[in-house]
Amino acid sequence: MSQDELNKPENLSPVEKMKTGSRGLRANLAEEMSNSLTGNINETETQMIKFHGSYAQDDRSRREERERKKLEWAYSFMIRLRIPGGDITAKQWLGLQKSCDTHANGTIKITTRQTVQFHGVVKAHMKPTMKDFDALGLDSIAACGDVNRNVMSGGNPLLAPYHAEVHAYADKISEALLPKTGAFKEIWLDGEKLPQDQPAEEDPLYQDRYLPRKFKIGIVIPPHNENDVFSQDIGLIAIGDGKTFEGFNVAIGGGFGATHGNSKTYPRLGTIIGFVPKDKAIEACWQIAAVQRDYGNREDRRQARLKYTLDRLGVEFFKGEVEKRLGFKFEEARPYSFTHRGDAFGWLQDHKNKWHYTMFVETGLVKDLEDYKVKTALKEIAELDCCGFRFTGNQNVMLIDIDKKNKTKIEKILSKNGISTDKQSKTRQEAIACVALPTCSLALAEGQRYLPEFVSKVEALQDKHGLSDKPITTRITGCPNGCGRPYVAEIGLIGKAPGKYVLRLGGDYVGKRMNSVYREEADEAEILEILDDLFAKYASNAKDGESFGDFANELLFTQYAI
Ligand code: SRM
Ligand code: SF4
Repeated sequence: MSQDELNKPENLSPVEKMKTGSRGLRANLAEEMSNSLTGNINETETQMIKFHGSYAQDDRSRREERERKKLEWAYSFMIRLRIPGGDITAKQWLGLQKSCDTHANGTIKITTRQTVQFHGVVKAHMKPTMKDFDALGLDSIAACGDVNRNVMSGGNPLLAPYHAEVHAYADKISEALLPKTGAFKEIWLDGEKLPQDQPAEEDPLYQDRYLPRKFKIGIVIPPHNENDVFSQDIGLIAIGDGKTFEGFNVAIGGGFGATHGNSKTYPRLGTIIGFVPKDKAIEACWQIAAVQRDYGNREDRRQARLKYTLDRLGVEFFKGEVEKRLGFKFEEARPYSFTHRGDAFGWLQDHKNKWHYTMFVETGLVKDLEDYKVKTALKEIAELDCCGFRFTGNQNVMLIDIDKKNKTKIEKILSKNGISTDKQSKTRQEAIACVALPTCSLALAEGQRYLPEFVSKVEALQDKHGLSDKPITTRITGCPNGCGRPYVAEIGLIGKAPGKYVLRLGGDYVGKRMNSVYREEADEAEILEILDDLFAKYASNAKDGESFGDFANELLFTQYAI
């Protein structure tokens, strides 16, 4: 369909009409939230609340029981914070944990985009939770919805002397692309009400229609690709000469959401369109989002992400339109290379002699297991108030900027609570799963609840074939939307039905090549049988230093290709 035929007012999707009719994302959210007759909210407000960082959900495992008792489903809300670059203070962590214990299910969830979520917040607790965030200097504005989401940035301070300078861009970009509406303060923080006869606040980027779909920006510093830069709508690859930061290579149009059986939907890796000097980078992000705002598909939400706009109009056309608005051209992309994606677990010392500790948090769930007490350890460490907290895109947490004199105190707490990086295999440390059941309404199979058990079985196979020391990127999601970025895993499982997954193999180790479908549907036994056979071949035939993903790709998808 040509651009002229697209987005005629009569063909716009219902969500488009909800956005433009919402008076700056207000709709009837305040009224709906104060209706104590139901734990749920109406359809329009269900869409609007996303822009405020929250999803209306229900506990799917309790649906039958609730229906039997003639009760409405067990509705509650998930709230996702906006934490650009994943950084908060120890005091903020303590406040968040307290708020999660009081208003939510007590388990903070570190997400794949360097932020945290609360689950199970019932309606009456929504405002008090948002007020807690505000008192801590935090918010959930634009953590979800058709806007720029939490901006990611590589967390490892050892990557370059200019790490801090690059990392600060996450915050700057997030601020520059934040919606201008006062609805958040008005609804959640008892802020002044916009009089009914007044129009919503002007918003040069989002106007009254916002973006056609969610929009994501992530920064990485080579040689580390920890945020999967090619999965982002805008992926920024920091370029410097080793000492000085110069700017970013810009990749656009990454995105992973897809629907089983709908070939018009697909995961796509971002395309590098050039280099932008650092002083023009924020403006470039703003204009890329603005061009997507004007050209994106607003009729079919399954075709609305930037990746489809690019494939429909062509990368060169899109880039030209951005350059026209910027008034300058992107420079030729600069050389860079990636060597890894996983977090650097354990202790690191940076060039300023500060210490940093990366803690493994399986599937990002901050809870206490009998011999591995993440929740208690993080609370006790935060009480010392001698480090910052930085969430990683691999669902782990770094304790950052620690002086030598405090390192021993932290070590004692880690050891007392059983936290050690020697307890997990490299494959477990690098594994990711999405939330999926029971809260995600789109889940077709298990995600985070299944990953620990599945990884144990993969580890057993690795042991059997003498591959225990090899990290193999393993990612599971409960559906093809790809929240755990499984399309760039060496072993990717994508939920199709309870206990059944699409098995994808052959992604590379650094996230530059997507994996391919090896089985359209397989249960655990079939998947393990396939891996057993492949591990045997890998153990005896792999070239020196060859990753499992490269080996599997060559064997299964390339060797016999014509
Ligand atoms: Fe996601 C929808 C959880 C990262 C692609 N994602 C959802 C929802 C909100 C389900 C829904 O729409 O009702 C999930 C909430 C589950 C729950 O109960 O909490 C959900 N996504 C997550 C998180 C929490 C997974 C995790 O375990 O960490 C991640 C939160 C990130 C954040 O802090 O902002 C999360 N989601 C991602 C990523 C990875 C990334 O961004 O790096 C992707 C793939 C990249 C991309 O965007 O293409 C991703 N989520 C999706 C999609 C597919 C979008 C599409 O283009 O089709 C959906 C469905 C949708 O938007 O319609 C989705
Ligand atoms: Fe839910 Fe699917 Fe995302 Fe998993 S990948 S959290 S099942 S939307």
